[in-house]
Formats: sequence, structure tokens, C-alpha cells
Amino acid sequence: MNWRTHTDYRVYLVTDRDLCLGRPLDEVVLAAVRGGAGAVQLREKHATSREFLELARALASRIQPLGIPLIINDRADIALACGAAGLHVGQSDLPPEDARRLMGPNAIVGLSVETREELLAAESLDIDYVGLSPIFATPTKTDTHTPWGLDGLRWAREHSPLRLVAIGGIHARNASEVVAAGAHSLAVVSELCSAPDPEKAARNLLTAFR
Ligand code: TZP
Ligand code: MG
Repeated sequence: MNWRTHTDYRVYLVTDRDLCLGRPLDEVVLAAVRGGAGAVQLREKHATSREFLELARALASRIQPLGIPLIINDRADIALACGAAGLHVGQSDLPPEDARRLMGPNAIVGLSVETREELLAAESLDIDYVGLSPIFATPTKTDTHTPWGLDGLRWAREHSPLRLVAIGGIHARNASEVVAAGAHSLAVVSELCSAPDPEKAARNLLTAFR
């Protein structure tokens, strides 16, 4: 499986177990995947390494055979140990060049960018996408930079050839305008993790691309 060429990023689920309304994470993830989520990032900010790895292994074994990549947030060691398809890093994490070297030429490597300068600098890197963070202010992550907004997203699309993964405050109600402003991908946490029906919610987000 060449994840770098075969991934459908349009609806990209980023996990938060605390927002899953008490349901097991794999149940929420599998429902979102049935609804059309084409990429999943496991984001764990409080788990021990052992717990993170166990979760990652379990998820990878459920979704990767379906052709859906598991992308690990921040931890190359966890990504390598569980055979994840990819790694997502932020500006203060492992540098993308090292992420690529460790993960190898066929893995997905994504990078968060919060400013125009970071976006332009990312162009010279061997990465698969940039996460434009955040598009809108969001209660899910409050330690963020100034939001890009739709104008910032349009600027990004005009000035960068990179695949643009929009994240932050994206919901069914604004998904179409985020796509119209230039996003190649909608990355969401609460819209799917906290949806009463994550399958239906994912299917609904996909319609923003029609
Ligand atoms: N990075 C930038 S905003 C964000 C992350 C992980 C959280 C997005 O959560 P939501 O619930 O989709 O607004
Ligand atoms: Mg990080």
C-alpha cells in the first residue's frame, strides 16, 4: 500500500478520546470511516507511552487493512512501533526532515503551520500536507495562534502548492465555505468525535466537496 499516493484526505478525523461521549474510540473511528473519513490521526496528549502504543496498535489493525492510514500525532517512536502509515508533527515537535528520515520514503508526513511564513517555508520540505491551524478559534484547542480565517485560507491556496488540510472549528455548517476558500481537506475533532452518529456526520462533511 502506498499511502502517499492513495490517501483520500477530504474528511480527516483527528481523535480526542475525551470528546467521544463515553464511547470507545475504535467504535467512533470505525463509524466515521464507514461514513467516508479517509484518514485518521491518533492524537493523545495525556496517555502514557505504553497506553498510546496499545491504542495505536489496536486502531492500526482495524483501519489500515481497510486502506485507511493511521497517522500518529507527534510520536515517531509510537508510529514506527505500531506500523502506522504516517506521522503528524507541529512546529515544536521533531523537525519534518527528521520525521521523514525516521518514517521512510513511503510514509505520510504532515506538518502544522500557524503562520504565512511557516507555510511558505514548508514548501521546500518532503511532506504530504500542511495542517493550517487553526482556521477558526475552537474550544477543542485553545493554545493556538491567530486563526487563519477564510481570507487566510484563500491566501494560502494562492501562495502555496501544498495540500492544505484545514483544522480548527470546522463543522457541517461551515464545511462548504472552507472548501470553497481552498481547503483540500477538512480535519475535524469534535464534529466527528462528539457526533451522535459519526458515520452520518462524516458522510455529511464529504458533501462539502461536491
Ligand atoms: N489543531 C488545531 S485546532 C485543533 C487541533 C488539533 C482542534 C480542532 O478541533 P475541532 O473540534 O475540530 O475544532
Ligand atoms: Mg504536536
